[in-house]
Amino acid sequence: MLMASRVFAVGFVLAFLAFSVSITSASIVETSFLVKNLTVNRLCQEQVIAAVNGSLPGPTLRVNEGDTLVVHVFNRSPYNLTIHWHGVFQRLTPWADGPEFVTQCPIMPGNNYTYRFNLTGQVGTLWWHAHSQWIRATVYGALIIRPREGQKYPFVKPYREDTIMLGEWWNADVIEVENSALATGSAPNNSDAYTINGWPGDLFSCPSNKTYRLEVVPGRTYLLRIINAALNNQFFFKIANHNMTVVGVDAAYTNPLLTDVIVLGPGQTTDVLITADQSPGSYYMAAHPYASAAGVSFNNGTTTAILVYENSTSSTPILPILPPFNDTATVFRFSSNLTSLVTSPFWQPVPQTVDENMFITIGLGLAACGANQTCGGIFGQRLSASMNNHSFVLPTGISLLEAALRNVSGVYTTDFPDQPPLQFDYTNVSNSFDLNLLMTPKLTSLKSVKYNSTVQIVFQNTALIGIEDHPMHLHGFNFYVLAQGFGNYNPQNATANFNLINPQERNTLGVPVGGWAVIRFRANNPGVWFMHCHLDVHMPWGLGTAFLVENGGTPESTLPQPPADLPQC
Ligand SMILES: *[C@@H]1O[C@H](CO)[C@@H](O)[C@H](O)[C@H]1NC(C)=O
Ligand SMILES: *[C@@H]1O[C@H](CO)[C@@H](O)[C@H](O)[C@H]1NC(C)=O
Ligand SMILES: *[C@@H]1O[C@H](CO)[C@@H](O)[C@H](O)[C@H]1NC(C)=O
Ligand SMILES: *[C@@H]1O[C@H](CO)[C@@H](O)[C@H](O)[C@H]1NC(C)=O
Ligand SMILES: *[C@@H]1O[C@H](CO)[C@@H](O)[C@H](O)[C@H]1NC(C)=O
Ligand SMILES: *[C@@H]1O[C@H](CO)[C@@H](O)[C@H](O)[C@H]1NC(C)=O
Ligand SMILES: *[C@@H]1O[C@H](CO)[C@@H](O)[C@H](O)[C@H]1NC(C)=O
Ligand SMILES: *[C@@H]1O[C@H](CO)[C@@H](O)[C@H](O)[C@H]1NC(C)=O
Ligand SMILES: *[C@@H]1O[C@H](CO)[C@@H](O)[C@H](O)[C@H]1NC(C)=O
Ligand SMILES: *[C@@H]1O[C@H](CO)[C@@H](O)[C@H](O)[C@H]1NC(C)=O
Ligand SMILES: *[C@@H]1O[C@H](CO)[C@@H](O)[C@H](O)[C@H]1NC(C)=O
Ligand SMILES: *[C@@H]1O[C@H](CO)[C@@H](O)[C@H](O)[C@H]1NC(C)=O
Ligand SMILES: [Cu+2]
Repeated sequence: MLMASRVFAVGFVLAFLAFSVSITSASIVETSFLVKNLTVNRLCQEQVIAAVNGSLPGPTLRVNEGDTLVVHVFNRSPYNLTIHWHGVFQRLTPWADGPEFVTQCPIMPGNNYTYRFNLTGQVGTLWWHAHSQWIRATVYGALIIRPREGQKYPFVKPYREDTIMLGEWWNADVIEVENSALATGSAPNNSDAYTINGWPGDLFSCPSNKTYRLEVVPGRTYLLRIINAALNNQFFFKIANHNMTVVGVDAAYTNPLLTDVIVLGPGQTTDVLITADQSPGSYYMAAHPYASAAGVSFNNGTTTAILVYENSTSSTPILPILPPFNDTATVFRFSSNLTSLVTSPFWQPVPQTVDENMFITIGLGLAACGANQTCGGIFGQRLSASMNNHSFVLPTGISLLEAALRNVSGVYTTDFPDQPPLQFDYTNVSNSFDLNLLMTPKLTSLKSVKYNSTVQIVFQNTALIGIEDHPMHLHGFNFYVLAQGFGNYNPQNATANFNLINPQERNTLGVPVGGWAVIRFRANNPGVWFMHCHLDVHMPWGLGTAFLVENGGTPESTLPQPPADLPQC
């Protein structure tokens, strides 16, 4: 009886999926996510997935800047679940950020949790995704923030907007794929396809049920919001015969950048303008991997969607030529040419002084296999990953944020180092298999910083096991990208070339393969903020840490109490 009325309540809420109450400037946008099993057909076979409100991708959330979002999440899936609002600042709402065991315990099957937060100070394209195990493979969707009433885009008003979500598809239960790899410490299976808005497209080996199509009117300009929601792949993305003008990344406006190709790591978004100025016809939009790690296997397929001119009769779409899978030069040209639009109302000047100076090595390594176990990593050990040779382990039984609030000891330490424990020739491949450098201790070690301090991080990729471009994501803050380059970081050469005027501002950055990047942010939000590689293969191996941002002594700088319905372990 109780269950029946609850189901009714869910259905009732779902009927009003996104109602919004218009008050003078800001609105409350309230919606429900019912997460449960869904049987879908992809690549000519049926697969049971966890999905939100019966769709893949899940629902697109649309808000205006300044709105409040209220999302009631009902977990009727068989898995523990949390939802993360990727790129949202979460000022004074750290309990809504979502990474499991960082800011909350998971919502267990049958339970629910309501995420409430404001979308203030950022406009553009973000997204939401599960942040528990690999469930985000199918539990994800777009989060679109438009300017508040009376404000405009700082570019030509597009005729229409559309969202292009790049994803990754397994003909398997992704949790089983993850768990079986973790059990032996080996690399997980590659996905079976890439997708655009949930569909592999015409080039994967199944007469596809559906390929996503976008119909355009000749002469019109469109805003495309492109999101990389894949688990383990960075992508090149092109549209045949159409240049793109980048106007925003990670919900921060950029100076316009004209390009025929864009590159996105998992977690990143890119807003582009395109004009339907070619001869009426149909054109593929296509994405395939940027595979930075030499010798590592990957699915070399191409996912497609179709841009079709209204009333066009042409049948075979034109396919763009994507860059080679290892075209690091194109990646670097694109990434290093992005700059911020400093006339944006949301632009904040770069802090010119640094309180916390960190140099962090990022890369792979090994962890001991364990007595009487058989492991599938190299040297019979487990594959691992680390930052400054600290391989991050999530707590169990309590979240880091709750442990911080309640002063629970024994959950984490705050000794994450500002320098690697050992200096070596980081990017020299002759060190790749040096067992004196490879073994990573498993720790739950955080970096504690004062409220409002400015933090600068040099990320330095290592060649341990192999060099690779890692898409580093910081929760709770945007950071400025001051510089990036290849080889070992050299402060004498790099500092003079820092862009302190209009650097790109983002929440996720691909650190150049076998290279480095320098970022800076102001820690003006108390809480615990995860920072990790957004490749889901590397995160459980330990490529992460978290910032513990202390209280600042005023009500606006104090960690609030958790909401009453915060899930407990
Ligand atoms: C959901 O799917 C999983 C995996 O296929 C299965 O084990 C579970 O029994 C299903 N649960 C329900 C309620 O159908
Ligand atoms: C959500 O779960 C709480 C228990 O945490 C329960 O009291 C509440 O009724 C649930 N809400 C709905 C709408 O099911
Ligand atoms: C969110 O916005 C609402 C409406 O403007 C405001 O009342 C509320 O205090 C804000 N919440 C936080 C945590 O800033
Ligand atoms: C996809 O195609 C398969 C095989 O042709 C079919 O069984 C299935 O119902 C189709 N699914 C959808 C969603 O169209
Ligand atoms: C794309 O831009 C390049 C560089 O400006 C230009 O040479 C090329 O003709 C453009 N292509 C199209 C299809 O507009
Ligand atoms: C993809 O890999 C397969 C198997 O290794 C190979 O036969 C094929 O030529 C590759 N395709 C591309 C586009 O590289
Ligand atoms: C497409 O055809 C419809 C119906 O004939 C017409 O109304 C519309 O203007 C046409 N659009 C273009 C771009 O020609
Ligand atoms: C990229 O791959 C091609 C073909 O596999 C290879 O010939 C070339 O050396 C590679 N380039 C780099 C920079 O690794
Ligand atoms: C930026 O783009 C221009 C034009 O494509 C190119 O010539 C230049 O090399 C790029 N800058 C970098 C650092 O790659
Ligand atoms: C490992 O195997 C040996 C021999 O079978 C046994 O004595 C020992 O207790 C096992 N150790 C663990 C940790 O299971
Ligand atoms: C944070 O630091 C900046 C720069 O020193 C200062 O302008 C601002 O007032 C500080 N904010 C708070 C809340 O202390
Ligand atoms: C689900 O979460 C609960 C509460 O934290 C935990 O006890 C349990 O082990 C988790 N289950 C799995 C399969 O991770
Ligand atoms: Cu990584």
